[in-house]
Amino acid sequence: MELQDVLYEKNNGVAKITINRPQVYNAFRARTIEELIWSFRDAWDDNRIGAVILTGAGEKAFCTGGDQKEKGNEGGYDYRGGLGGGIGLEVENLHQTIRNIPKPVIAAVNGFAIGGGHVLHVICDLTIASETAKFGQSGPKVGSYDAGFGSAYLARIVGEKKAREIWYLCEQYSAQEAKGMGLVNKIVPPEELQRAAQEWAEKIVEKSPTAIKMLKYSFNADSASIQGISQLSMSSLAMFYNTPESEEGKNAFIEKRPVDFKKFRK
Ligand code: S0N
Repeated sequence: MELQDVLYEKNNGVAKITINRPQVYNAFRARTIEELIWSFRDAWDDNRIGAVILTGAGEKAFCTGGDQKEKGNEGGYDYRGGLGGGIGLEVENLHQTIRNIPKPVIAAVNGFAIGGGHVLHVICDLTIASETAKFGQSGPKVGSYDAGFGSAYLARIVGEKKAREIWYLCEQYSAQEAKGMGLVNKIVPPEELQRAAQEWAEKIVEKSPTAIKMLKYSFNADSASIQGISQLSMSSLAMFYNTPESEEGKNAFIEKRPVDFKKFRK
């Protein structure tokens, strides 16, 4: 596959996948998701690879979720079909791929991990953050939500109360705060982030691949039922995107104006 939105490299048994859309803070469009899935599948199939790093290009952002400027007037994103409940992005397929690849995935969070970008790092096996990283959900501000892994699995990590706070208030949290919640494994200075992720990945590559695979699947098994919740969530999101309420959230972000959801409170 010809990659436009993603950089993909392999080094010492480690595959590194970089979302490369820094002009939109590494927000993803349909093509980005397809390229991410392709890269994860390649790393899955390559027996020389024992761990994967997911990161973002530049210093500003890891990923800020769906590209709001690529959302059409019919509500959804720019691709119609495949897995994903019809929202126009194969996000659900990407989430499954990150969870099911039998190799640990390390998120190297170099800046904003917001919205659907935050969900990506939540789903990864481990997270290493730069001291400057910022974490948070923003769906209710822009008329969107991920009520699958983005909420239910997040709650397993940070606890019910904190997960509800994260989604209901849409605040941003520092790397230190995220580590305190159990959302981040390790914090390093920005210039050391990629090396730190590579070092951890190489430590994993030295281990028994079968033991690591079975451990990952064992950890996954306990939260596997969230897959069904995710299907319901994405399918309902496809319907919600076609409403004036969701459109108001998207349009306010694009037009850089305060959002007005008051008229939908009836
Ligand atoms: C990251 C934020 C907080 C940074 O704010 P700051 O520092 O004030 O910079 P900005 O000027 O806002 O941004 C810099 C430039 O980058 C563009 N940009 C940033 N994020 C996006 C984006 N997501 N889409 C398109 N462009 C983006 C800005 O427009 C700006 O460019 P210029 O200067 O040219 O205008 C701030 O940027 C922010 O809040 N971003 C939006 C984050 C967001 O709302 N993401 C989507 C959130 N959605 C959800 O949470 C839904 C749940 C979900 O997980 C999901 C599930 C399935 C499918 C899709 C999604 C999904 O994520 O949508």
